[in-house]
Amino acid sequence: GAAEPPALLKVNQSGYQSQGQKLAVIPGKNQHTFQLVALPSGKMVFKGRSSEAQLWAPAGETVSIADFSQVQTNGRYRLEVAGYAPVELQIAAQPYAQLHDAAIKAYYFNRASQQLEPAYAGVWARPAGHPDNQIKIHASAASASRPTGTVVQSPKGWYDAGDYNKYVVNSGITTYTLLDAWTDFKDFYRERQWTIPESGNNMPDLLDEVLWNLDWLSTMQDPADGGVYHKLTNLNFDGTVMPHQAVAERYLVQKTTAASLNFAAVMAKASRVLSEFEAQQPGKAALFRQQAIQAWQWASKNQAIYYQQPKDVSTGPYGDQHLADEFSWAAAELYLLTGEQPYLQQFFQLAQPAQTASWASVAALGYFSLAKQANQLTPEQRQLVFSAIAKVADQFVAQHQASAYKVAMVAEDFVWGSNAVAMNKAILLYKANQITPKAAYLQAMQGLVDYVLGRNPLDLSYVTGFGIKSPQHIHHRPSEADGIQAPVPGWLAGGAQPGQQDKCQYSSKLPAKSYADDYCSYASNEIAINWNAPLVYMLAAFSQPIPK
Ligand code: 9MR
Repeated sequence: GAAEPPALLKVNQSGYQSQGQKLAVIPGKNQHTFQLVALPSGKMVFKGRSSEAQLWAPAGETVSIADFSQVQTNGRYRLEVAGYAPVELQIAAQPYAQLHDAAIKAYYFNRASQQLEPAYAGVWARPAGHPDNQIKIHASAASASRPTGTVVQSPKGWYDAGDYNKYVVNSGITTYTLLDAWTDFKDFYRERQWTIPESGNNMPDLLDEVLWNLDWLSTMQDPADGGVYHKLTNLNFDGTVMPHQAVAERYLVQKTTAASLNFAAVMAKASRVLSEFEAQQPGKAALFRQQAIQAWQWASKNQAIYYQQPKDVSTGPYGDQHLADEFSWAAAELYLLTGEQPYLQQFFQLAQPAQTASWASVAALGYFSLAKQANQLTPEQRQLVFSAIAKVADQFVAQHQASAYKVAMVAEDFVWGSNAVAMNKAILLYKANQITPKAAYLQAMQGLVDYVLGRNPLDLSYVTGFGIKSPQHIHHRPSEADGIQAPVPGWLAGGAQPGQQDKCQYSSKLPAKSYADDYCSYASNEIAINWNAPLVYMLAAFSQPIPK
């Protein structure tokens, strides 16, 4: 048979922070001597020996680790190991700042109801799609005040993913995570701009972008009773066309408890954030506050209205029948919004464990918000919140340390959107480090960021447009239909997972290798707003001093 191509040295293709941990993975069963050579001088600056080789089960790969954390001088380098192709890398004070801007700019590219002008979108400029000003109430959502077929307006917002629909629960966690990035990194975002139409107005670009979606979310509540529709959608997914060519009729589908609680939590958080911007956004904090409370009240009266996909609808379900975490998250946010004790009591009564956040599992988000406002808790409550976060963070540290790759990803983490699992785990570690700074938290966090940016079994920087090798054929209708060769930049591909539900051609079934850079692969190569958000958060976290 043909000779195996030589294995590649695996590095973070976007680079390493001057002060941080710097690891490369050397595939193979042997320990190796490695050296780091400064460029362009060619001067050797560091020589070391890799760790003992170990198996990383999710990839079925035996590897050793080259640790060059001691090198802290910014610049370009070449990593050399005898028998392997050398690889170039950079060490910089802010290696991820440009990448950050692209990852948040991706949301602008997915805006509904707006033309993308060349001044902001470059070669990816396109006509506006989906005005969403004539949306029909679907039979599943009919009420006395809004019977089936009632026409309502629900413009703006971001397309969810590679498809053009807008789903409340997924939009909610996305919006929360971006608002949380604002809360945690205000100094960074007060300065940072990335050329969107609103740049240079009197709001931070981050909040302008988030407002594009909040204005849409706000329309997803039935003003008559406070219930929130689960999604705004076509009946079926569109073909591979540009947004303005996707003109199928759209509907508001079924009010659900999950959507109402998610909406309540996000609107409560948004109201708190916007109360600092009353002059720029008059009345918005008050509106969102009132909407949050009404959504909570609807959910309290309708505690188990689960999403049930109507027979004539086949788009993403985002169905969830376990809502104690949604209740606890919303309770935490409503307490922080109103200061009313019963909400906080409910949060603690529900006693949901903090876990890696996802659209379906949101308990951690309530802990994050409460930990940030620890002054509004009693010492005992504070302890409960802090230890719930630390407990999970410590598990991630153990996973990091035990893994041959020095990446806190275990087999169960390779689900649909595994790269976002990595980023949401990293956020939890960051939160733990905010509470009690520990080098081990930062190392595990860096390991996860390294993983999505190239230190992985596929040698792939999973963000479009960045790194030595990055996805070219994401499952993203505009990227496929626009006639531009390069995909829209800044999107994090969903990532490896062994489900292969799309039935595309994959070259491996191993959890960390089951990925296909093919438009057909919606199960491994789609992009989604809820996957980019924790990436944005982490890249912002790494673009400024981290508590030590
Ligand atoms: O992220 C979602 C994942 O957790 C589910 O397993 C999967 C199948 O239901 O759906 C994913 O979300 C998709 C949504 O349903 C429709 N828009 C694209 C989303 C990303 O693939």
